Amino acid sequence: MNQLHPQRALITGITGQDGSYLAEFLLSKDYEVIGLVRRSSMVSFERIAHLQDKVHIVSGDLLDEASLIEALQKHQPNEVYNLAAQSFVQTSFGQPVLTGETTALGVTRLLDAIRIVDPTIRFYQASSSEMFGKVQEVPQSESTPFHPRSPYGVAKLYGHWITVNYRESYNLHASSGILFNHESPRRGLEFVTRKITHAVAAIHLGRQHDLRLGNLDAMRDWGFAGDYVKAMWLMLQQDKPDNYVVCTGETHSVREFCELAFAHLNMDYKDYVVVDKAFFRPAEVDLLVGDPSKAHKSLSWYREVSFKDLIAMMVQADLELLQGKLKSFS
Ligand code: NAP
Ligand code: G4F
Repeated sequence: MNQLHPQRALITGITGQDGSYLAEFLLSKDYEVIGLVRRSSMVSFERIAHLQDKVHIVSGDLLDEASLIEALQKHQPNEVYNLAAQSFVQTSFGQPVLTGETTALGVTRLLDAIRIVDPTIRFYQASSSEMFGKVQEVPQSESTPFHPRSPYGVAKLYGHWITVNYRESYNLHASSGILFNHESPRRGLEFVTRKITHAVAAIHLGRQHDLRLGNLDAMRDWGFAGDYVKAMWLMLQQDKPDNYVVCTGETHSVREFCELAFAHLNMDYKDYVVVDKAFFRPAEVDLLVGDPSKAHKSLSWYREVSFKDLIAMMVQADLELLQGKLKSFS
């Protein structure tokens, strides 16, 4: 693409963690970036406040297909990244139908809108390692059978297969990125990593006394969100659409995350962490660890931030946030 025909990407979920990093990354590659944002009584542009004069915002909702068709007709993107979802596993147990409407059927609405408006648009679906759930092999790769353990995982599995189905049925360039957990200072406060790093900073400053958590033995393959959005883009630059696992290949427990996060500010997690049954899930995903060889080989994608550096980055950012030194996410 040249100056006269710049690449144009539409991102659903641009106000989320990944949406903000992907928007930054695509802008650095001279894309025109359009962000689909749903209506709410208060705008939640905190993560993209620093990008507001650089991205176009269009109103739309994954629950409403007409709004998706209109957004595509108006902005004519070459690439669509579907990052929008009800993405919190715990909430999916309490709101399984809403989760299915957004995280599962929302994908069909968007794929159908693409099929109707312009089937040459390249499409990225944000699939998840939660689809592996009760894992059938270790490590998990593109060929590992799925066994989701939450309404969220089930909804993501639908989203994955409908992406494959539209690829096979209508020849869409539709890729599914099976991403393992990825975190950052922009992670929502309800997810365990950010809950821990924020609490570490608050306890250090004397503003919080303890940290109540659920299952400390769960194991996750955690990476840095800023690294993972590059893999999304790389998938859409390939000649053919495909499925890719994106992960670090390392696994660590929630307990180990706590240990390192508290140690970063010279504290012992055992003095502050309280196990609380309220944070246990009806069905747990005990162990996730991915095999990144296909992403390495086919996309030349490698993670850059280590587990230790990720924790240090998040604790430091939360400390600065609570001290009022961090004015924006840029
Ligand atoms: P996130 O921070 O929770 O962001 C979710 C985004 O979806 C927000 O922008 C939210 O908008 C939007 N959204 C929710 N419902 C919507 C609807 N009905 N219509 C339009 N937009 C809607 O999630 P994330 O961590 O960035 O993750 C991005 C995607 O990757 C999600 O699909 C998630 O399930 C998937 N994923 C994430 C991980 C991970 O470890 N982060 C791993 C695998 C897959 P509001 O701001 O209005 O709420
Ligand atoms: O941080 P979490 O809530 O992330 P989870 O459930 O792994 O899901 C995240 O990663 C998925 C990819 O695998 C994404 F698709 C999904 O959208 C989301 O981004 O929980 C991680 C682990 C769980 O085993 C949970 O039981 O931490 C355990 N945990 C222990 N105490 C806790 C807590 N989780 C949360 N959120 N809060 C706790 O107090």
